[in-house]
Amino acid sequence: MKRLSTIVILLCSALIAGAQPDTLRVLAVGNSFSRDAVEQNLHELGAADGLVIIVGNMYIPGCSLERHYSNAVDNVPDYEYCKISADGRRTVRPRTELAYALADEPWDFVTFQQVSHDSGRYETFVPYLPYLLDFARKIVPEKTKFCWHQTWAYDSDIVRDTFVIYDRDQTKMYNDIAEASRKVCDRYGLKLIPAGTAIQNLRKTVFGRNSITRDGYHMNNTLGRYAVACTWYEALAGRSVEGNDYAVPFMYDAQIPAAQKCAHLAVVRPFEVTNPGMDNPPANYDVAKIPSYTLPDPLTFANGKKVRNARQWMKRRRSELLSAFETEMYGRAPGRPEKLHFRLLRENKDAFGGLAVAKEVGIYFSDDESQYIRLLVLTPRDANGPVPAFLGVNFQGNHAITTDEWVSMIGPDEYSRYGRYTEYPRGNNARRWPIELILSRGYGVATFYRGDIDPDWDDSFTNGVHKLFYKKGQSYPEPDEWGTIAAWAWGLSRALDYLENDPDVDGSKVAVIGHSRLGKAALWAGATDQRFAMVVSNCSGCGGAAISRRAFGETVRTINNQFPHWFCGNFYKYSDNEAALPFDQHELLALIAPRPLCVASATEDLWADPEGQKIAAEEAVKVYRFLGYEGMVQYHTREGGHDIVAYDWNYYLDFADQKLSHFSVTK
Ligand code: GTR
Repeated sequence: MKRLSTIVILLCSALIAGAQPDTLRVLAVGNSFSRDAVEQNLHELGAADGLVIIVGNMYIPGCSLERHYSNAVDNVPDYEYCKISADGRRTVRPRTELAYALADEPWDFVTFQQVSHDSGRYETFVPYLPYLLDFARKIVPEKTKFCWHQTWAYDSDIVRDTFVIYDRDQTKMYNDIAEASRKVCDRYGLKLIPAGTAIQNLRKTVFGRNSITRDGYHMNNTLGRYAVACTWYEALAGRSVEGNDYAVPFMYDAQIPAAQKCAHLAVVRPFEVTNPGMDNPPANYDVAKIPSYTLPDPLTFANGKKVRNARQWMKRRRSELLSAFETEMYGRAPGRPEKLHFRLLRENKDAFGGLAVAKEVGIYFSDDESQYIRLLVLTPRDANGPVPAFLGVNFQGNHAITTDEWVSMIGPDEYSRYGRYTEYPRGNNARRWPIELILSRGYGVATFYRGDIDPDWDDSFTNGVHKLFYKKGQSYPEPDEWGTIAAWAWGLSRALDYLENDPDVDGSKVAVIGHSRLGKAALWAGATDQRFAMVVSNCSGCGGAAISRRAFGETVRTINNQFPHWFCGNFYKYSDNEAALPFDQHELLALIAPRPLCVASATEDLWADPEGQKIAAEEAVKVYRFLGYEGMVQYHTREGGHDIVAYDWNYYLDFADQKLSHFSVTK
């Protein structure tokens, strides 16, 4: 009997424990860095693990310990107090005092931190931190444990004065932060949340290599914020975060275990960087190891029926294929914005030593002119009328494509709209843009910087054009909506919208051109916008002209790992799963038909799979032929590496001489 009642009691207490999950109460006294850490994901990580986490964040932008201290002394109601309650609801209470938040809940943990640029300088913590600890101790219950939020180092290429403290060196900044956090925890008996170490670990992986911040110092809304929350979770809940199955919206699945592992390793080894060994799998360059594959037939409908004639291709099959590429790979982009408008910003009728008429044109997408393309348009000065032209995005800024002093430099005022910008010297990329050659052959050149449309790192689409087109309440593209490559392509179409109105350019004879990632964008622009009269793909490789199923050199897995922002969310499911793709890249090339198309490789550019690009071009030719066109696809291979040089341009110019006139698109 005694035994039975013991079992009953045990059962009852188990039931009660089951009905009332553990609750953890965490208050951060911080700034935007604590906002990155706790205002999303932390509660959800707990929920996925049977733990209720009540979160508070006392937020003032850029707030230092010194300011927290004076706020405490004077009881200043300067904080925005964000609270996530037990049921996950988020409320924001403006004009709040520190004392209010400290008394608001029986907090298990209260965390402090220093403003990011001083977070590696222990000498700036005192005397403010000890005062704040005394102040808080008088308000919070005895059980409350005080913690130190170790913030993270900046991206190495940010332009910010305070970075000078660390000689603009990320490693130095991290080491100083780690050391200062060790000291402060030892001295004041604080519990450490090693977010800075977790981020540094993540930067050693392929997922973090290409930046995990949205502006060089704040975490991006996906991987960065998630990794920091994982660190908080493991440090405070005392449970391993590895294997937690909270599915962060819009995050690439493969990033989740990486963030968890980096957070876990940071909690285990909080003051040193641990390389979690999560690099891309080694690339295959062995022809014998190319998987056996069957290429989908562009001339067969998805339902298995054959395309019978050119009309069926142009009217039905082409759009079927285009929409598959759109929803599964590049993402749907908006059309031409209603409020699109242009402004001639500068003009020089005697530029480039008398060779060119040069213009800089602003292309604006709405009444808000803060986001715009600065299009550089160069046309031969001695032209008798509108000329055919090459249009392409550039990597480093318009000023980098030429040494000509007239072209505007990207200045510090503009850095803020890119979030982050690496300064490139004037003419740095001129090798790739043989302007004089192009002009002397009777063609114009138009180009803009990639960051004008979307800066090229995974900032969770906070910089760039995406946000201009969100529906109400939307904060991230849906899985079938445009990534960065589709955005660049969209920008190329907007530039064409302008060129159609430029008196010096024949808008019906514009060839869209791009190298590498910008070659991917040129191909997608050519596929989606049939006004482009010719398309040039130079070493565009994976996600461009190379056959995905060959998995030779760069693969879908490696490109998604390193550049999760390039394609749409649906494309993630084809990592290591190329056979499931409803298309392959020869069909992207076929979407250009029957317009002239150039595809080029370089012998040493194995990463971009020269053979795969050649096969794609050959396969696309079959569609051209089906439509009754011969000789419209040109393929060349250059000796050498991943680049575009005058040698390549000569091929494109020769082909344009022969073919571009063929495909005049009438206005
Ligand atoms: C590489 C990327 C390629 C290619 C290249 C580039 O890192 O893996 O897909 O686009 O960058 O744009 O130069």
